[in-house]
Amino acid sequence: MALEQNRKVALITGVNGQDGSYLSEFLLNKGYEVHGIIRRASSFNTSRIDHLHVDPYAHKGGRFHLHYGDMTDSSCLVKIIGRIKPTEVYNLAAQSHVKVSFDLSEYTAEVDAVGTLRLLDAIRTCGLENTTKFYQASTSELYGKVAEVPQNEKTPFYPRSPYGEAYNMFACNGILFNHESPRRGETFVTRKITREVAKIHLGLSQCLELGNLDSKRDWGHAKDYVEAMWLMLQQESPEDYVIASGETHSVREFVELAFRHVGKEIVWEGKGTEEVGKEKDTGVVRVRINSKYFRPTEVDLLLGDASKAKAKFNWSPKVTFHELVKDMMKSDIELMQKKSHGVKSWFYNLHDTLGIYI
Ligand code: NDP
Ligand code: GDR
Repeated sequence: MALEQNRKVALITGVNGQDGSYLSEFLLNKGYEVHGIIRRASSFNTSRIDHLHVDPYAHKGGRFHLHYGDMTDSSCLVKIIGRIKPTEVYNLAAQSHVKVSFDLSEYTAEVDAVGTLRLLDAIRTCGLENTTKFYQASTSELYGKVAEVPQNEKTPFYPRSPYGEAYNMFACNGILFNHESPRRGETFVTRKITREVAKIHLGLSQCLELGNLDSKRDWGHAKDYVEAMWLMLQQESPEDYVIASGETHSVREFVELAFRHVGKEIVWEGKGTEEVGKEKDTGVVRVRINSKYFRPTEVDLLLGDASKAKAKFNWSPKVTFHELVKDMMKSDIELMQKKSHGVKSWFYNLHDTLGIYI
């Protein structure tokens, strides 16, 4: 019985995403057995988590296990949960790209909203609703165009889960503001910038194309944020928490800082879609605006107030905005150096030239 009570078994959906990979590392270090759900793909999709297996090539060994599944398939969720009986479930799976959600709205709702419902139902179907703690990756996007700045847990439109109230489940929403890292998906703005600036620095590219430079985000480091996810589930009672850095910066500032990292000063000229960012010393255009990267509706400003998380479990971010940009730049310069020496560079340059980025 005592053994049963001390079980530490986590199930992570979205395990091969940015946050899933950092959270897996964090929980393995805490002694958990970690199970992750991945989707079958036509090419390798586990590069962020391969190192967590004792035998990375065979994907086995140790306390880390992967299961094929999908948030659109209830029966697989029931089977996996019934088999592993997790003590904590972290739901990180999502179609997480905001621009893509406008194009694939029905699919996004199916995975992000109904998928969450399926997972909660699977926990109940397996009779684990009173023992398994549930973490939901919620988002600062929910605040939308609010007038209140900074946004905290009391800011209107934050979600309320009927599962927490009706079934007495330990279910928390982590209302996380943007968090980035060298493992961030390549189509999010920060990673798009650091990859491209690294390539410009190495002479592999000339210019970076972006959309709205003036939107402001509260950016933190993913490594810090996954610790907050775990801390939420270790509290006496389930509550929702804002996790944020408490600073806001524009996309423009991010660009300037990334270029500064490689010794280039950017000056801006022109207006609207005609605006360009030029290298101060040479006048060479390094940033252009392309209207295809603008969204049908934009969240102009996000700034979070994480004082509740600080007060309740002493969480605050360790990595500053400058350190975040530096970490991402350093990593992408190394990555691009490796790629430019390998056969893959041809493919990557073609991929970028074709404008597959969003
Ligand atoms: P990523 O986009 O890096 O990861 C998303 C994960 O979800 C991937 O593992 C992806 O798998 C998986 N996934 C997508 N669709 C499905 C599906 N139908 N079934 C199973 N798995 C699926 O996101 P992050 O790691 O950055 O974010 C984690 C969560 O936190 C997401 O829910 C995101 O919306 C949310 N969030 C993120 C913020 C951020 O700034 N990073 C801020 C606030 C919230 P695959 O590789 O196969 O596509
Ligand atoms: P966001 O992140 O929409 O905040 O969603 P993203 O990095 O995509 O955009 C941030 C801001 O940058 C502007 N932008 C561009 N964005 C992209 N992707 N590409 C561009 O070329 C570009 N140019 C300017 C955007 O308009 C936007 O204002 C992220 C995701 O992780 C969500 O899942 C999560 O819910 C929120 O953060 C909180």
